[in-house]
Amino acid sequence: MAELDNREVLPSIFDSTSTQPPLFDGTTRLYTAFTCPYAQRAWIARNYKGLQNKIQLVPISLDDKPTWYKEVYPPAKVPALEHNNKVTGESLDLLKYLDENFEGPRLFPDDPAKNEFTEQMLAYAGTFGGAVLSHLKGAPDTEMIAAFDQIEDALSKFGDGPFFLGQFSAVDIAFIPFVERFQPLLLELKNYDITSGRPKLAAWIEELNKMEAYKQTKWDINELTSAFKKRVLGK
Ligand SMILES: N[C@@H](CCC(=O)N[C@@H](CS)C(=O)NCC(=O)O)C(=O)O
Repeated sequence: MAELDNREVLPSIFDSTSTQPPLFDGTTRLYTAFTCPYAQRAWIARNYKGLQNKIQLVPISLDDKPTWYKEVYPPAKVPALEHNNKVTGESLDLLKYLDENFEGPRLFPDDPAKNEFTEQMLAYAGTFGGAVLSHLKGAPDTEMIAAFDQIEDALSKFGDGPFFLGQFSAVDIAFIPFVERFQPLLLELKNYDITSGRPKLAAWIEELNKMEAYKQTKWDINELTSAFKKRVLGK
């Protein structure tokens, strides 16, 4: 089981019985939850930039949240990053923050056309998720299908690699945690295969699954889909 041997040893989950790690002691901490797709974005970015030794993970139990977490980050959501005596959240903002404030391979492109496309795709991520979610909750499939078709088109925009911008970037990070969950959920609940007739999407998922930075953040898929069904679909 070579894959398991490479797995980062993850800290225990902090719940309502756990002592708060000392705030603003100079340690950089990523408050996260292993099953949260938004938090997974920041986790992938941390790994890709090689910041495993610089950014400590603090996994929070979402079902039994420590009361002190609200003092750390008042919206009490994950992800949040403690760095330089402040705590900031919002996963897409954190991708930019990590890129601007830490070393490692860049997540945002310099090329103006790619940069503009990045902004468009990051702005689209919420709409994409919303379209799929609505269908999972019972809306007709039209918008969900259009949303995946838009992803397939977007993956054809720059022809120099399997990723949205050719090279791996913040755009891949923004979408993959959601696609990872939607793919099995749509198959199970709607008998819909997102990769059928979408070769670019299929290749994109395959390439991402070869990346250590992402693989390290993958959680048991049954646990993810059960958590999603319970929290989002109320099933
Ligand atoms: N817009 C936020 C959304 C973060 C979010 O909703 N996280 C969820 C978990 S997936 C959360 O912390 N919810 C609060 C709770 O469950 O108590 C982001 O992009 O970071």
